[in-house]
Amino acid sequence: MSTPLENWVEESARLTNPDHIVWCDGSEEENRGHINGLLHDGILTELNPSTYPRCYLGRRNQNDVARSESVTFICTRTQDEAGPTNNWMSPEDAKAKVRPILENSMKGRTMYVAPYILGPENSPYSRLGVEITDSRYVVASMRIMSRMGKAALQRIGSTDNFVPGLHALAGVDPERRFVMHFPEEKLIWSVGSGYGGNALLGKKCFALRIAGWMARSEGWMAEHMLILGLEDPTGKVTYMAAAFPSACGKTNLAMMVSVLESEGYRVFTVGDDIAWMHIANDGTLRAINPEAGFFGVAPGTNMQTNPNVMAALRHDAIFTNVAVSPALEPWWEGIGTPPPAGLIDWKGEKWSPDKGPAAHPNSRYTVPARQSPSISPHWDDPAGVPISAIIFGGRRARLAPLVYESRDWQHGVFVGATMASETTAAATGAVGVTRRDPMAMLPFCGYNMADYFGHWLAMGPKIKHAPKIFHVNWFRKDANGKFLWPGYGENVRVLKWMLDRIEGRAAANETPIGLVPTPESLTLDGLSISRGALDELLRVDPADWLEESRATAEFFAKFGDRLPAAIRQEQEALATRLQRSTVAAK
Ligand code: GTP
Ligand code: SPV
Ligand code: MN
Repeated sequence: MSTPLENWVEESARLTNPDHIVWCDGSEEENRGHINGLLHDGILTELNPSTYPRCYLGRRNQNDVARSESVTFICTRTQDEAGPTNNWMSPEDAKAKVRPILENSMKGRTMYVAPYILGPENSPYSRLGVEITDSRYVVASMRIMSRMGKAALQRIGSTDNFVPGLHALAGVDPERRFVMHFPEEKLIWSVGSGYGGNALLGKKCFALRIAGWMARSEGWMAEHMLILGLEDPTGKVTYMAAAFPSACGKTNLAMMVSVLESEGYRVFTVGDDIAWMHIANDGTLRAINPEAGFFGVAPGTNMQTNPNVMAALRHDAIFTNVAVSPALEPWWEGIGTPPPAGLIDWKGEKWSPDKGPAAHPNSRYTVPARQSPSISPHWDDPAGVPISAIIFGGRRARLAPLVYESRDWQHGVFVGATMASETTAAATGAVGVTRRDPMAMLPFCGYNMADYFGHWLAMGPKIKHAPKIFHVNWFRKDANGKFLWPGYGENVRVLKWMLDRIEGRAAANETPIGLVPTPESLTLDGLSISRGALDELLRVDPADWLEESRATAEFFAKFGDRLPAAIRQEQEALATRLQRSTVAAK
């Protein structure tokens, strides 16, 4: 008798017709084989073995350097189930479209079967997946990003308790590129891309889109959130989860070196991109990081902004689309050193300043989480960590204050649902365009977003010790286009204010959008910031917010009757408060 996994592998092989099938055990030795094969095929090159031991550089096709949202589909029986914010295709049409691309796509190639665990190995919250791929770069990356190999295979055994994901490079042709999700049968098909979130199927495809679907029906949450622990001077650690859109600061916040370390405030990293949160028996919301590595944005990363990851990256890491020096060391814009002479850019060409950025703006590193000096002793804890604060945020050059607190869970859900952010290089398309991105999940919600809001609303009352919900904005700019807030390690000042709010120690002013710190309640010692800049950072302009509230109302209208009544009520209540204060201001 063959197992469900064997059957699916066989079925996939019949379709893609590989010359060989290799089952991955995740071992050191096997990985060496993949790396050697990738070096031999010129897909990876080795970096300086004395300064960056076992580090490699991969250059992706120039048409394949970011997530492709326009060809990412949620394939449910009805379009309503996918909702107005997702691309939709019926499962039949999606399969009819992709099957011919998969057919014989692995002819002359090897098919790798990579079983993996999302979450700590023995956690009741963990889930199992298997990725079939013809890319060894994907296998080597999945080995860093998830617990890939033998233990996963053992846990799957003869059960059908795993999420299958079939991935084929299929010539890396943007015209034949699709990332298809079939949440009703918990299946993923991805063709035509070898890049990050399109190809590492355990990440966005499973851990957010498919897991989100599971989470809704099973009563938990799968979110695009970092998880961090903030230690206070007494040694107590308070855990927080934060949802910012792609390339908006999750990795940097999760790994920060606190500027208040001498006062006893320190930050530990549990996760940098995805949080799975369950209601535990003790009435807390417990978060695990389903991932085992960081797939982080390289540009802007340096010894000042993120010394922890800079240390982690000195061995056993894969760099993608960064530039490389003649000494075979990685380089990117904002690394903190001038571009070395003879720099080779991400395309593999000799770089000169007139050629634009040497590293692709979405160039990334892939590195095991355990290599970070900031890693929390609980990051691999099967029980997860109890979350006391949920933080939403995005890039808003104007409008949103540095931080504000929601009044209660329902209002907090509304704050998340009304998030917007300027687009970044993490996805293909225009950069710097403000778009609605509820809970930073616009590209990652595997079902109708109105129902997702409903799920959030329903979760709160079930959590006895529900987290407080905040909103932050590190990206507010002054009239000259300069960031008003220094960001990075200085962000701990905002985390400390949240902690003080949780403990009932810090003051706040009521505004129409929520509770904003009084200037005195922020710990600003050692920071040189003008009173004018601080006032601007904390300013809530009712007229601007009224305009914003019209934009959110328009966005919510897309969902019609499916929008939860509580969201509509919050929307109306906010508009009323704003109208009142605009009148008062006149
Ligand atoms: P994904 O991995 O795409 O989901 O992104 P992320 O949210 O983890 O983003 P990341 O932390 O990698 O930050 C992306 C970019 O924002 C980098 O270029 C950072 O340098 C920049 N950035 C991060 N934190 C801050 C901050 O506090 N202030 C400013 N001004 N920039 C920041
Ligand atoms: C993101 O775009 O939010 C990422 C990178 O974290 S990717 O895995 O490519 O989606
Ligand atoms: Mn992300």
